[in-house]
Amino acid sequence: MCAVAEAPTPLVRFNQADSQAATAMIQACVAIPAWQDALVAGRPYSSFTALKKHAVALAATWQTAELNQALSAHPRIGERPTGKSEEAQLSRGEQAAVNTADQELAQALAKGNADYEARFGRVFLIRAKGLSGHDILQALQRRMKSNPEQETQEALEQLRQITLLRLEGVFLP
Ligand code: 2AL
Repeated sequence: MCAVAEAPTPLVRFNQADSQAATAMIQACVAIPAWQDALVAGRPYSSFTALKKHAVALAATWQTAELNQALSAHPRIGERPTGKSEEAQLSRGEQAAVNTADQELAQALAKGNADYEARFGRVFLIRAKGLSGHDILQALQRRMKSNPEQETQEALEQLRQITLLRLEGVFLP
C-alpha cells in the first residue's frame, strides 16, 4: 500500500497560515481591511459553515463608509477589467454573461452607470454572477427610482452577496 498525502484543504491552510498569508487568501473577497482582519483574527474555524457565519455577522455591520471603501474592487458593469489581479479575474468571471459585444446594450449600460453615479454619487453595484446585461440594466433602471437611503441598503446587500460568493470560491473551489 502506498499512502498518498492529501493536499490540505483551503480551510486547513487558512487556519494554519500566518496572519499575512491568511489575509492574502481572503483579500480579494472585499476591499474592507477591517473585515479581513476580523475574519483572520477569528481563526481557527471548525468548518466552512462556522467561518461563513462569522463572515456574515461581520458584514451585517457595514454602512456607507464600508460600501465606499469596497467599490475599488468592483469595476463598473460593462467595463470588464483586463488586469491580472485576483479582483480583476473574479470580476471578469462574475460579469461573464454581460455581452459587451452588443453595442446597444454597452451604450445603455454606460449611460445607466453615468446616470446612477450622478444620482447616488458612487458606482452602481450588483451581484452580477448569472445575470445577463439586460437583467442588470433592468435592475439599474429599477434602482434609479429608489431614494438614497433605500439604495444604500440595496447596494450593501449586493456587496454582501458578492463577498459571500467570492468567499465560497476560496473555500469551496
Ligand atoms: C461587479 C463585479 O465586478 N462583480 C460583480 O458581481 N459586480 N461590479 C459592479 N459594479 O457591480
